[in-house]
Amino acid sequence: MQWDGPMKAITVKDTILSLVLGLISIQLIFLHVDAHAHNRLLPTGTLLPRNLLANKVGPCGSPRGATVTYLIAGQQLNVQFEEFIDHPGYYRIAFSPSGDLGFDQNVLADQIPDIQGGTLPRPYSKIVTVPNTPCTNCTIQVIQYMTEVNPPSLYFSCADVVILPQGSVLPPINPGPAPAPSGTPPSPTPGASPAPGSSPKSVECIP
Ligand SMILES: [Cu+2]
Repeated sequence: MQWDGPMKAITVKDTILSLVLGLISIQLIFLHVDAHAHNRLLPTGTLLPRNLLANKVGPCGSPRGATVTYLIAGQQLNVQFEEFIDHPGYYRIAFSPSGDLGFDQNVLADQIPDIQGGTLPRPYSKIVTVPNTPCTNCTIQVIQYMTEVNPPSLYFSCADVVILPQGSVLPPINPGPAPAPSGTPPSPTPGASPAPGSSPKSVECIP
């Protein structure tokens, strides 16, 4: 009788290895969920973002930084952001008069519809009216509401602003260093954090 022990052993080992690798792949697909942001305020837009990526932790994911955008009371402001991981849902733009407090009481635009499908990253822009009251410690916040789950899963982005009285002259350029990627989760591609102007890699996932 032919001895076929080693052949059987290899076959079983290969089968187990394939199963394990398959399970690891499935795990990776689901585990990267929320390990990275899904949208962000455009660093090249009209608002200088506090972070280069949105955060899971509200209201902004990190304390106020040194980078400030100057605005004029009552002006129209085009808030520019982009989604680079597609989720159904909507966006809300809100304002804090001071200290990252009071966003819910100062919503500037709500239920901005998410666009599904198509090319990523997907740019969004929404014109809002800047509040009439000058402030020095105020914030504009964008929330992405991802509605596959109930209550929706959220991503938070903020920009630190100063609102000058009407008739003021804006500084020629917005002072301050480029926003540091503090408090940002790892990007989908290890070691490749998105630079201003570039777009993070698109990855499909669930919220
Ligand atoms: Cu996701």
